[in-house]
Amino acid sequence: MSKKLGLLLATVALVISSFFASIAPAAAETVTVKMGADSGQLQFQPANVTIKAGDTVKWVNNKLAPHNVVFDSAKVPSDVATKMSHKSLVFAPGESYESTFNEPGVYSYYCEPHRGAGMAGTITVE
Ligand SMILES: [Cu+2]
Repeated sequence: MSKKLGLLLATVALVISSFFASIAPAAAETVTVKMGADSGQLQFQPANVTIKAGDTVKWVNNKLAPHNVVFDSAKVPSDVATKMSHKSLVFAPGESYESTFNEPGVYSYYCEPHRGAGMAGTITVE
């Protein structure tokens, strides 16, 4: 009888722990970065963002299009740069890209058309 009870308790504990494990990813957040500052400057806003592993960054076209998001292959591994970059340009306000960051690190990126104007940013993943 007590063996059965022990098994039951173990099962309940497993069910509860798997429940918490399964809801953990739902706690991941999405951070929005505007492409083109509200003030009309060629900037990502905010330019520097700190997130946690598993979080997603959503870049939304705001002003002064076209923009894109290209990870700097000189600063992040080239396969990461290729995989995470969004090279197609956005033109219409509200167009967006999303990337989920699972590996901690500092990810530097820039906007190709406006790189010379200093339109660049970093995503720090903790
Ligand atoms: Cu741009």
